[in-house]
Amino acid sequence: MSILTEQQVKQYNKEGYIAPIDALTKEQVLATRKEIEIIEKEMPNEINKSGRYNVHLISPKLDEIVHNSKVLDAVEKIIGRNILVCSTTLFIKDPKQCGFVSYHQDAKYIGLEPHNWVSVWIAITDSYKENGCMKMWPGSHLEVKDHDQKFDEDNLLTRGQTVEGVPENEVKPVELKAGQVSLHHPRIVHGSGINKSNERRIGFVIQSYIGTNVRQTLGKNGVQIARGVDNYHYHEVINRPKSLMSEEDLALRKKENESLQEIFYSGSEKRSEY
Ligand SMILES: O=C(O)CCC(=O)C(=O)O
Repeated sequence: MSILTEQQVKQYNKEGYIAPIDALTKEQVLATRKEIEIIEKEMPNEINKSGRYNVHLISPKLDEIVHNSKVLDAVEKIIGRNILVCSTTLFIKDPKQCGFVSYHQDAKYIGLEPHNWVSVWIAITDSYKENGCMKMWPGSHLEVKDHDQKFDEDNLLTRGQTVEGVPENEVKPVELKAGQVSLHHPRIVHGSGINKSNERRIGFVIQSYIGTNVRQTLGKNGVQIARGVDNYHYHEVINRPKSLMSEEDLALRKKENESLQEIFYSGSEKRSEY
């Protein structure tokens, strides 16, 4: 039986997201957190600010999650059988840190068309209101909205992309236990506040799983085949890591991150550090 019920798929179509879904075991979560913290220790700049992309390319534990069959079963219900992995992001908020994520729509700046894709946010620690869990504006995925660029050094987004006038009374927190996941639509307006707790909040988001019919309109993305077959061949297929932080994988990740920066800053006059 699929991990998602028909009711949940209906909810996704109506509201633009689904949560919580149980996906990983305690052991998987702990082993993944340990590996993330090893990478942080060995290479402090690798998971910091602009270094937080595509860590799955150097981490076998994150790679396992990206190719986890339970997660893929859920994704398949949304975008169909032929699934590619197109980049990931680690969103880490340390205790009492000022980092936040302004309200935005992923589809506005990621360049993936058509919108046959879905982002899966995986809780590596518990994620709740006090430590800055994601917040969703249900139903906002029905149209693309205008965004301002509001540079702020505490904003974890590359260009401070911001949708103004979000009705806070309609917004819903997405609270997850470690090992649970949420799925969100490319156009849903979402963001998150600062971590006011004494614990780290670690979220790993596959951003995104795309159908094989999806093109990158702003640049180039390497992809991995997660399930099914790719008859379109729009993207270069890249390797999965076999060991932690190998030279070869570090080089691949560097190349992929450079392409991603081009995509994120395409059309932007001013470059922020993030
Ligand atoms: O982790 C967060 O707080 C925000 C994540 C986000 O914006 C996303 O996954 O698209």
